[in-house]
Amino acid sequence: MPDAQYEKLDEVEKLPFNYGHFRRLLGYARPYRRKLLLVTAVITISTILRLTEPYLLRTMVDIGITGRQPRVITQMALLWLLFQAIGGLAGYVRIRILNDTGTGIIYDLRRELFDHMQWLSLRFYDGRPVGSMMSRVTNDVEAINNLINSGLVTIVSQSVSLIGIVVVMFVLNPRLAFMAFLVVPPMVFAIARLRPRMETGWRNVRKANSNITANLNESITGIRVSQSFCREGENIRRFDELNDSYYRTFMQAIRIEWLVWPMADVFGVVGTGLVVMTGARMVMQDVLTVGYVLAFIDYLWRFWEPINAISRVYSRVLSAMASAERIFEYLDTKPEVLDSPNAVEVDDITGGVQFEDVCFRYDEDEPYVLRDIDLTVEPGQTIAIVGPTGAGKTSIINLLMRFYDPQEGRVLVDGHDLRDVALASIRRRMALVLQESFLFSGTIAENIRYGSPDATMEDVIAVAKAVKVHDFVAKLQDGYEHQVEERGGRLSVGQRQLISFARALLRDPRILILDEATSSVDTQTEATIQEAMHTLLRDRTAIIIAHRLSTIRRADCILVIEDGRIVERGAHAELMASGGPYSQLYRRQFAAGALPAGE
Ligand code: M5T
Ligand code: MG
Repeated sequence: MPDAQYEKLDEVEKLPFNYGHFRRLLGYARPYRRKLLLVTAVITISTILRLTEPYLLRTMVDIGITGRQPRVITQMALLWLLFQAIGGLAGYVRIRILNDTGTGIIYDLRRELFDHMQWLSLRFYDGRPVGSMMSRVTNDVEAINNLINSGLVTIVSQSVSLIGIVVVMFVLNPRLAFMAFLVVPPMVFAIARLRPRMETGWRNVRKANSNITANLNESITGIRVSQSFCREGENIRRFDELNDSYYRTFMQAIRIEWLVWPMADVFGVVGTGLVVMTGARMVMQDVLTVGYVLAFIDYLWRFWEPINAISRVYSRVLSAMASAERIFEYLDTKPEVLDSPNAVEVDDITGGVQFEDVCFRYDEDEPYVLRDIDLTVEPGQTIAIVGPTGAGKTSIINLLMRFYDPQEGRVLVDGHDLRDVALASIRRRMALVLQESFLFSGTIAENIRYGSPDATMEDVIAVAKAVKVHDFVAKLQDGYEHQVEERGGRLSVGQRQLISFARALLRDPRILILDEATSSVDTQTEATIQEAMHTLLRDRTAIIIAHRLSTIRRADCILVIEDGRIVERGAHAELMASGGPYSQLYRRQFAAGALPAGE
C-alpha cells in the first residue's frame, strides 16, 4: 500500500476566496429558490416579531408597571405569547422545508456526480483510490448540503435580523448604538485574518476524511490477503495513523473557532459595558427611562446572536468550499474518450478489425507498452494473441474497446476509426470477457442478462449450456435466481468466469473478445467449451488471449507479442514449422504436460 495514493494535507496559504466556486455552489440552490425564499421569509418574520420583545418589555415596565396600568401588562403578555406561537410555527415550517430541500440537494448533487463519473475514462480511474472517489460522492456532498441548506438560510435570515436590530438600535438611541458598534470593525478584521487558516483547516479535514475511506475500502476488499499474511496489526497501525490525522486536522480546524467564540464574547462584553456606562449616565441625567436602557441592552444582546450565528456559518461555508473544490474537480474532468461532435452512428458491423501502426502508453511519462502494432482481422476470423505476462495483450484489447486512445496510429472497426464513430453503436456489437471477471450483486440470470436485458430465459439457458455452466446453476437450490453477492463472492473463480462468458455470448456480438476467459476453468471443462466454440465463433470475429496454447491452436492467425511488439504471426502449423518463439512456447507447455494426451 504505497502512501503516495493518499491525499497530501495542505499548508496554510493565503488564497483569495473563490467566488466562482461559491456562485456555482449557490447554483445548486436554484431549483429550490422558492422554498428557500419561503423559509427565509418565514424566519425573517418570526425574527422581526421576536425583535419587538424588548420593546414589549419596555412598554410593560415604563407604562404598565411604572404607570400602574394593568391592562397594558395583559396586552403585552398576550402579544408576547402570540409572537412566541408564531415563532414556533415558523420553526416547524423551517425544519420541514429545510429537510426537504436538503435531501433534494443531496439527491441532485450525487446524481450529477455519479452520472458524470460513469462516463469518465479509465485513465481517470487508474491510480485513484476507490474509497477516495467514494468519499466525494458521500461525505463531500453532505458538506455542501449542510451549507446550502442550513447555512444559506441562516445567513439570509440572520442578516435580516441583524439589519433590523441595528436599525432599531439607531432609532432608539444613536448615541448608545454608536457605543455598541464601536467594537465591530476590529472584530471583523480579526476574523478576516483567520480565514486562510480556517480554509486550509477544513480542506485538510476533507482530505483526511477521504484518506480514511480510501484505506477502509482497501482494507475491506483485501481482508483475505491481509489475514493470510497476518497483516492485521500493521493494518491497524496504518489506519490509526489516518484516523489520528483526521483527529488532528479536525482539531486544528475547529481550534480556530475556539478562538473566534471567546473573541466575539470579549468584543461583546466590551460593547455592552460601554452601553451600560453611557446608558446609566443618561438615566441619571433623566434623558432616558430605565425601561428604555433595559430594552436597549436587550437588543444589544440579541445583536450578538446573528453575529455568532453568521460567523459559525462562515466556517461551514469554508468547509463546504473545500468540498465543492473536490466535487468540481471531478465534474470538470472531461471524459477523455468521447464521441466527436460529428461522430457517425454505425448501424451494424461485419466485424473487421484493423490496427494501423499503433503506439500506445498509459501515461505520458511512462514508456510505450505497445509499439508499431499492425494487424488486420477479416470479419469472422479468429485471432489468438499469445505472449508473456506484461507483453501488452490486454492493452491491445483496451484500445480495441476504446477504453483509451492510442498516441499514434489508428484502430479501426469495419474501416471506421474508433475516434470518428459513436462509440456506443460499435460497443453494442462487441462483447468482452475480462481477464478478471466481475459479477454484480443480483441473480445469476441478471448477471448473464447484464448486457442484453431483453433476452428471454431460454436464451440465457442456451448460452449457459454453451459455456458449460448450466449444470452447475441447475444444481443450485434457486437455480438462475441464485443471488451472487457483490463481485460474485460466493462463487468459484471458474464459475464467475463462465458466467461472464455467458454474459458476453448472450449479446450475440459481431466481435467477441476473450481475455483469458477460461484460464481458471479445469482442462476438461475447457476442452468441452472448445468443442462448443466451433459453433459459437462461427460468423463472429473473435480475438482470444490465452496462456493455454491448446485453446488457441485452431485460430486462423496467432499473434505472438513480446514487449509490446508483434514478433511473430501465422497459423499454428506455420508457426510450429518455422521453429520461432511460438513453437518454443508450445513445446514447453507440451513438455510440462499442459496438453491433454493426443493433442
Ligand atoms: C502491458 C502496463 C503494465 C505492463 C504493460 C492494464 C495496464 C497495463 N499497464 C499499465 O501501465 N496500466 C494498465 O492499466 O502495460 O500490460 P498488459 O497489456 O496488461 O499485459 P498482458 O495482458 O500481456 O499481461 P498478462 O499478465 O495479462 O498476460 O507493463 O505494467
Ligand atoms: Mg492481460
